[in-house]
Amino acid sequence: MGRPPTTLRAAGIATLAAAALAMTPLASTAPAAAFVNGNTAAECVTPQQNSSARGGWGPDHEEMTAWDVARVESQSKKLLEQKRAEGKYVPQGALAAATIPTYVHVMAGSNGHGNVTDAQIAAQIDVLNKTFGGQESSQAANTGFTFTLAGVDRFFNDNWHKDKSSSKYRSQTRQGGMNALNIWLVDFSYLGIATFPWSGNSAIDGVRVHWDSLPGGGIANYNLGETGTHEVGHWLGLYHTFQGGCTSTNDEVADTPAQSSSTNGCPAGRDSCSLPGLDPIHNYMDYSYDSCYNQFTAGQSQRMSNMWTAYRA
Ligand SMILES: [Ca+2]
Ligand SMILES: [Ca+2]
Ligand SMILES: [Zn+2]
Repeated sequence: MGRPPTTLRAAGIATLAAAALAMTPLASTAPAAAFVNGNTAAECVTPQQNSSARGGWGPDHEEMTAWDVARVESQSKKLLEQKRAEGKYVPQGALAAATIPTYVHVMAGSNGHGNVTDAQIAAQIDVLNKTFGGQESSQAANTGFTFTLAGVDRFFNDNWHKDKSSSKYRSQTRQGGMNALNIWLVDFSYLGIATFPWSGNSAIDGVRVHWDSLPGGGIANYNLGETGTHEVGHWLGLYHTFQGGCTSTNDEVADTPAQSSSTNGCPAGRDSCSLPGLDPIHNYMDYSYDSCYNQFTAGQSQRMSNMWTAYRA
């Protein structure tokens, strides 16, 4: 948390570093690492304008060491087997195909700053459906997940708007069970921050997204609503594509080529690891511009389906 961008970048290169997290827009506050039941909870933070995080928006994540990842993977595998034994069986190779009730909490300032319109919220939901539906590229996988707007509420509180007392405001406003997606729209120094499925604290489960990253928002290069897609990818159990750096396991997904560090912009042909494949710069779990993003892979879809079954179904 709070480490300078250079350190973060270095951490990204280190073999297992990575971290979980989300996209952060501006820059200073790094998310607190949460450890629940001994597991790295992980909030994914996606930074805004700065250097190493997405678009330079501040440090993107807490680190997850190889050990942390190994624990999460082992626990998740056991839970999935247990769920299957209970009859919550998703055949191998099939996807969960869940419809996710989505609650949007507009945390505006007392003067109305950040009070996004219903049309923008509808457009954000459309982006989630389009991106998780694999509609942005012929290479993209249809993850099987769809999102329906289940409710919108609006608060005009300067502290909450600035993401202060976030555990309190999240627990006071969160709706639904672990299968429900809660999106809090705030004004902070990140593009977004997400909790992982294994985070273990259902009271604050969900994603925080910078209000101005919604479709039509004001954050240049990050205003097509795909910060939301990235954060929800974490919420469904995906790591960054640069998790683990140039290692064979890297992000625990077989069909995303390894990359040594996060991508900025949309550098065609980037190849930061000698391992096979070009860097997955178009993947929603990298840090590229929204306009560069166009896909989840089949492997990521399977991982999200498994994580859904293990933790959220
Ligand atoms: Ca991979
Ligand atoms: Ca390569
Ligand atoms: Zn992230």
